[in-house]
Amino acid sequence: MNNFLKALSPKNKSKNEEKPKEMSKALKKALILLQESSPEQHFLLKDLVSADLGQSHLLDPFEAIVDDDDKFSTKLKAMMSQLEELDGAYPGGLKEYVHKAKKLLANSKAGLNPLAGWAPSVPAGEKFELGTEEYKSTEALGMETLGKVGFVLVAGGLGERLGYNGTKIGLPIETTTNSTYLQYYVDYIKAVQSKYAKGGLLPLCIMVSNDTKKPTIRLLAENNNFGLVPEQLFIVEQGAGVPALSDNNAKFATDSDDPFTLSTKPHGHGDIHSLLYKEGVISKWNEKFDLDYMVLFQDTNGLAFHTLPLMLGVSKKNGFVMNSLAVPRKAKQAVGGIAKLTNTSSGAVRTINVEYNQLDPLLRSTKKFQKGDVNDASGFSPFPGNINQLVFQMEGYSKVLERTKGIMPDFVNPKYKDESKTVFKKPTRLECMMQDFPTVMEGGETAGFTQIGPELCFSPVKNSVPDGVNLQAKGTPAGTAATGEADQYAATRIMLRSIGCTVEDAEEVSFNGIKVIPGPSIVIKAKVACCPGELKSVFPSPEKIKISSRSTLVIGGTGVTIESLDLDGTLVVNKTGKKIANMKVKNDGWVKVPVKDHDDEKIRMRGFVIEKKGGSYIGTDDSDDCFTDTDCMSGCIIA
Ligand code: UGB
Repeated sequence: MNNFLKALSPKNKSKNEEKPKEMSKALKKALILLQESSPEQHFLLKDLVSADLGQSHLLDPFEAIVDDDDKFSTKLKAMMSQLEELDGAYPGGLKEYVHKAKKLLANSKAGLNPLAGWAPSVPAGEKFELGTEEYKSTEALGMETLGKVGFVLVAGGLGERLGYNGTKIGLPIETTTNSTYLQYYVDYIKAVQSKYAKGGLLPLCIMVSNDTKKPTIRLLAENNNFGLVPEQLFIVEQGAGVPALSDNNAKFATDSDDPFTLSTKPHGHGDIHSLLYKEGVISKWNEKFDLDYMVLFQDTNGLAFHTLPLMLGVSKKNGFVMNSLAVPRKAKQAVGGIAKLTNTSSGAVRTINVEYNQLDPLLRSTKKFQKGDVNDASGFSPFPGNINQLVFQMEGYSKVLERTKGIMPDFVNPKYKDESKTVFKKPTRLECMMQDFPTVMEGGETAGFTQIGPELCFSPVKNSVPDGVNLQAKGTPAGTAATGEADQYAATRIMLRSIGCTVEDAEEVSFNGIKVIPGPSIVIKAKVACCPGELKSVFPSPEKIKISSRSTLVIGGTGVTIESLDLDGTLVVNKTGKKIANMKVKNDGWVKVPVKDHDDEKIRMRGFVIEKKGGSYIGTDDSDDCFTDTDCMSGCIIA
């Protein structure tokens, strides 16, 4: 028996395989070649081309090169390596992927409701307003455990909607200090570590994808890991994604420019849980670090951490294994709503994000919520908006992970071209989401939410300028670089006002059509104050603080206290331990000048540059130099 026939003998046949009806010349040749060079790839291909998995079309383009031995084997090798990688990356391999895809695509075609059998009700959680006693006491409770938190950044997304070619975490969070998102996140971790971790280290895990791996590693290397030591830095990789699917039979799509290469798509941020398990991150964290909680956060939400202690306080008070940060949501607003779902047959209960397009029909199907998703007396939907910042209690999370390997349910969302739902507008794929974790939790493992206004906790940068302009026209947050930056300053102004400082607001302006309140621009580094509860120690007499609408204030020196300040212009205080009292500052300040076009993509996408016309500077970054920039001292009066 020759090798090829041996390969097809019953002993070597995989369970579900049926012999292809008519084996093409290319397929025969491929199987024989692989039998010699890589038995694993041989069996993988045999499985894939079986009637069960239905991927024999992948060999069609090889027909044209079947007589060119060199080209044939080079192309085959490349395609099989890709298939092998995809097979290894998906839990259960490509066989499982195709089986799941066929089932989910059939359900989608039949219009089945994925939430059938689940009854919705209002979820358990806590709603807060900044400055209230409830906020302060819950935040104080959370601060007790702030030194025992592990950080997980999901940064595998491409940023297609943003239209930016580099890594999103390398973008400036604001252009007053030009700190990048990654720098900002790491600075926060280091600040919390030095203030609360009692000499211990707090770990950061970054999830990257094939698209973001290289630039992320480069960004870290170029900046010496922003001061993190290697023991506390973990990188997990989503890898090549999953095959794109071109029809309801889950046929793998190939690249439009290269029929020998499979087209792949990201599998979604839900991969984070299985990677934390598979790569042993959580077991290492449990072994090497003293952690009570872990926070998962998105790549470009610069307000991510203001409310972290508040969330920790809520998790602690309620014993939540999972706690989702949520914002008030208007009924029917296009944001996933957090709901409590009870299974009508098993009685199982989940507090989970329900996508907005599913929430209203689900509610209408019940007696209790016949009117669907409507605002309650508060003027908002009782189902708060999920913003995908999740706090997990380590012990509970680890148990669920051990039990489930962190595998999230997949979903599919094909956009059909025709009414019979047989043709897709473009290839689709299976995806999973990190907020679906409650689907694998069991009774006693509770999930809840912490709600606070978005102005304090949520302003991601996800959209291009034209898309942002359209969104603003509809009254929806633009989610652009300009609004992301403006919201940074706005959140700090809100926090300062909440403790009693007088801070004006500038008039609204427009950068490339995006409307923002540009200032005053206030940046308080995390090492100075990392949450509203720490601001009082920086401004012990807030009634003596006045900041005008055109001002810029940067506080970067550890232990700075500002007793009294009347600021009308720019003041940068980077001197460690500097105490400021009776200071009146008036200078030409830093001005945001609109730009229509610019060579630098990062500037182009926000539509302005900062012109430093004048300013007063106390110390360069944490050094003892005082007033290093004498040119800018004019007009600065120190009483
Ligand atoms: N991400 C990955 O790391 N890997 C991936 O494969 C995909 C994404 P998107 P999405 O902010 O309003 C989420 O694409 O998925 C990272 C919530 O699901 O920006 O459209 C990526 O790098 C939704 O409920 O968001 O929607 C980024 O850091 C709502 O909260 C993060 O995952 C929505 O965000 C989010 O990825 C929102």
